[in-house]
Amino acid sequence: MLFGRHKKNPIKLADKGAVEWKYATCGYCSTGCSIEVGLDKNGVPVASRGVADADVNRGKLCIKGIFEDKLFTSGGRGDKPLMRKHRWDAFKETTWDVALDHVADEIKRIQTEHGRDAFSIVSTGQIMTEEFYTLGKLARGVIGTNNYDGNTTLCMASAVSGYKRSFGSDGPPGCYEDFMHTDCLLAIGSNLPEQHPVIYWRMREEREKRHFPLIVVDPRVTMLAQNADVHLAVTPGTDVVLLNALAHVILKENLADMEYIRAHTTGFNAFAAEIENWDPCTASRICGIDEDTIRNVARTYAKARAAMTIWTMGINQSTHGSDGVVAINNLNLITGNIGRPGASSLSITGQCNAMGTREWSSASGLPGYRYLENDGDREEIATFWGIDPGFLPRKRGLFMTDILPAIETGQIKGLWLIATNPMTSMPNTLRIRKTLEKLEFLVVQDAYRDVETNEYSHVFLPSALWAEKEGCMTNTERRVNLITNVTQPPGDSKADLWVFNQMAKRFEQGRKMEFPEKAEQVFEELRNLSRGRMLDYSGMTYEKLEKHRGLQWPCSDESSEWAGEDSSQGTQRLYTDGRFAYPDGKAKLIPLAFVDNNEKPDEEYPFWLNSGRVVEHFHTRTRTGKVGNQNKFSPTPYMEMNPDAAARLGIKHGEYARLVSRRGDAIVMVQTTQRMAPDMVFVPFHYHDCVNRLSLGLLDPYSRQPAYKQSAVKVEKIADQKAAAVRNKAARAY
Ligand SMILES: Nc1nc2c(c(=O)[nH]1)N[C@H]1C(S)=C(S)[C@@H](COP(=O)(O)OP(=O)(O)OC[C@H]3O[C@@H](n4cnc5c(=O)[nH]c(N)nc54)[C@H](O)[C@@H]3O)O[C@H]1N2
Ligand SMILES: Nc1nc2c(c(=O)[nH]1)N[C@H]1C(S)=C(S)[C@@H](COP(=O)(O)OP(=O)(O)OC[C@H]3O[C@@H](n4cnc5c(=O)[nH]c(N)nc54)[C@H](O)[C@@H]3O)O[C@H]1N2
Ligand code: SF4
Ligand SMILES: [Mo]
Repeated sequence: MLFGRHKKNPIKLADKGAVEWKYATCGYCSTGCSIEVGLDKNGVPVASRGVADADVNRGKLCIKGIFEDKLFTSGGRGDKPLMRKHRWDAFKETTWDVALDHVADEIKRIQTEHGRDAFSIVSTGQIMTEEFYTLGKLARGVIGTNNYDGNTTLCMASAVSGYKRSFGSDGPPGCYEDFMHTDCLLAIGSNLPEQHPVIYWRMREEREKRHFPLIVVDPRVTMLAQNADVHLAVTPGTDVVLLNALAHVILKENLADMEYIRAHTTGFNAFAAEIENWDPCTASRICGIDEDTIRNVARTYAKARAAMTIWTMGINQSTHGSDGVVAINNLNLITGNIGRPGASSLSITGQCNAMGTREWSSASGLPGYRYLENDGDREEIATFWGIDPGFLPRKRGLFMTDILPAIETGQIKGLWLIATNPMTSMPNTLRIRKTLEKLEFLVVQDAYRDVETNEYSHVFLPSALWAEKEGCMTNTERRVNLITNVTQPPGDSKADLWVFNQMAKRFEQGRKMEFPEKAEQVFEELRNLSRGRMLDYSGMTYEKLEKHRGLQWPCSDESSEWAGEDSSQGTQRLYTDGRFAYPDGKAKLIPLAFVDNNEKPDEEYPFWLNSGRVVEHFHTRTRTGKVGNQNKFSPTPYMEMNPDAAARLGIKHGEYARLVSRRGDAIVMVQTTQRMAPDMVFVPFHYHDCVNRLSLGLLDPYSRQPAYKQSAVKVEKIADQKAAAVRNKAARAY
């Protein structure tokens, strides 16, 4: 007799009438799934599907990718450039020429009156690599402001800083295939099943075959933690202490790979001296994990033939974010777990092209992992662009999180925001509002005119998004993949590349330089600039990228110091020969002291405020809030709360409650769940006027990334539930 699914009818996909499929890479998260968009007989996008022969996703997509074609018809899009004199005036539609002339005039006015750096540019991790490169050329080579950065300071800055400190260069050394070879996986502050569902699926498939141990470090019982062999509910913000203690046990019990340490690292003695302080007993009092569990995890990790660590925002978004990354690298260096199959320090990146901006945008330096601080790099790029090297600054300017305070103090007068929504995504919304009010001139360049930050702009430039244009993006495993142009953008909106090129023409210096019109021509520049470097694109072409469903750099058409004998099909791992990017070829072991500097729960504000994401939404919901099949799962600002803690305050599941911090307050619906410890609440940050009204966002000293996940709140029961519902609805926006 047949039971269960055998009795059911086979799943049938609705025929949406697609007659042609066009190739792209998903434009949400950094997994980098290959996707095809189906067009009907009139050329209208009607469906999305995963690409079966793509190594990354092997036909799979998550809930965001499956509905990605719906973006082309989503509400709230911009279709005409908009202008107004004051931010309180109504917008008037205008032409591109008028809008761009006005922006250029205002940039020139502000720079003449207040100096070049008084005009600031902040971009994103969500446009094409060719656009990033062009924006960098415009910002550094034409406009010449040093206060140019990206929202990646909210996201990947700690990983970048930690990689540079340990290995001498940015660049995640591992790949997804490492899951096939690893014998132990440590996942710290990453909720893979929700945030990178397809990477999770790849990992899980391997784990079902070989059941290697999975150790999850997260103060919350996430879906990943539910699947783990060991879950370490670490005290927020103390991962460095836990990692130091793991190193302590490994050194004390002679489990370290001394041969690797001697051959490939420097700084061992100072490192070992600091580690001496972090015995499991001392550490457990700070990080909240008992001694025996620390010892057990250290032994499991060190004894595995190949062990790897992945991490995301639980590490990066902390006052010890950069140190946390260095601590992970230390652990992998002392156990010889870098550059071998299954052995890696793999930062899971965030936005679809967070890597592209790190590589090519010049936001933190110069293109292709070059540095402003290096005379040779400045000279080389200036010559390539045809400008005077003296025009380039000798060190990087402010990070995004320092640019906004510099507006408060009057140092910065004008701001151009490209594909980022700080009104919702930055900590302390009430302060951000006051900051934006102070700007003499704000330009918002976004695909959606209803993006909250537009409330404060003087000019709005409507952009094409995702496959309404073409170009490349780089994913977590250094894979560069292609997006072909599937359809036209709505109304008068234009690709960001076009906007940057038009802006360049409005400056004398820009008219003298080359600003190629087509993405593929820009890609040729990248190839030239990358040849022979670690970040080598020279073996890639658009045609090859589509054929291979993406290629991992270094990918060279000739062998070089970094590209092996034949890297024409890409390279899976970095540092396979134990040679790192520091001039002496060695990685650094760095001692990490711990300073406890977070805002912590106390009598008045007794709960930790944790924040993050859910699978169906992306960031500030400009996109996913408008796709019915995604928004329906969580249309309302809410928080996860422990049921006993809620009961003590007389709050029931499904009721509204008020969250209060030292910065502000927010009304959220309460979802009681044992995923949460009794002294913590978790609020997804997708909603405007919600968790970031409360968050503090202290900054990491190296990366300047905000500690979004550690601050203190109190929870108040609300008597008038009807009024609360109205306020909660107002925060929905859509
Ligand atoms: N569906 C969806 N996917 C996304 C995104 C999205 O918005 N929606 N955004 C993309 C982007 S840009 C990013 S950066 C990634 C983020 O991906 P993740 O970092 O995986 O997601 P988060 O939910 O921000 O945070 C992960 C976990 O960190 C934990 N955490 C909090 N404090 C600490 C701590 O002190 N120590 C440790 N060890 N853990 C802690 C939280 O409890 C949470 O479960 O996701 C990407 N993918
Ligand atoms: N409390 C809390 N806050 C957080 C976080 C957290 O975990 N907790 N996470 C932080 C992290 S990791 C990140 S990455 C940030 C994200 O913060 P933001 O970058 O501010 O948020 P997004 O909603 O991704 O904003 C991107 C904007 O770009 C637009 N856009 C999309 N594609 C294009 C395009 O091709 N061209 C143009 N011009 N516009 C486009 C979208 O419509 C959207 O308005 O939030 C941070 N904020
Ligand atoms: S896992 Fe990430 S890249 Fe893949 S379909 Fe989902 S959002 Fe897109
Ligand atoms: Mo991010």
